[in-house]
Amino acid sequence: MKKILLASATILGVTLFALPSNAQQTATATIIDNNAKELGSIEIKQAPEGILLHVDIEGLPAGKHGFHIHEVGTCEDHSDFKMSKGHIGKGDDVQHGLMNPEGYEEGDLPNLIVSEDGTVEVELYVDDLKITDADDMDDDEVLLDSDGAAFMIHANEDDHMTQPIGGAGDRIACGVIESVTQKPVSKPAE
Ligand SMILES: [Cu+2]
Repeated sequence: MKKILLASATILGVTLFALPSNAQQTATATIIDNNAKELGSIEIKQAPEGILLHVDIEGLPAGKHGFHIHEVGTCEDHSDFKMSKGHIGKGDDVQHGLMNPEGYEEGDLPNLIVSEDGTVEVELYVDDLKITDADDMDDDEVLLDSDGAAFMIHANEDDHMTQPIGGAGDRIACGVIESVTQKPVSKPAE
């Protein structure tokens, strides 16, 4: 009986440790243009089953712009932002496009619709993605994996169907996703 009680206490201890660190996780990205000028930010909060984004950017061309999460967390080559590579979740068995029956890639997001004054502010929810995951940091759905991830804004509208990027064109703004809370220790000490 004593052994059973001890085992239960250990399981409870691990559960209690894991929940609060996950619930409070946040991250941020500073958005820059092709001249490395800062245009605004995207704040990320971890929700129980996905992430909540708060987009607040100015200085963009008015209209619809393809908006994605790319697989490498760098924007240093600001003239074309190619070093961030393709969308997260890109693979042989899945196509790009939220409206594509063969889709979608995890990094596919709705278009950003920029006002005539060049600003866009919107809150968006993205299913499945996680800021970190102490148990599986190599998972495609984890933003702060070993090579990180970056938000990308394209010159044109994403039609959510055409390969490989919905006809969204050049990469005009980029933001590296960075942790703002301490990364959780991978496992509690025994
Ligand atoms: Cu993209």
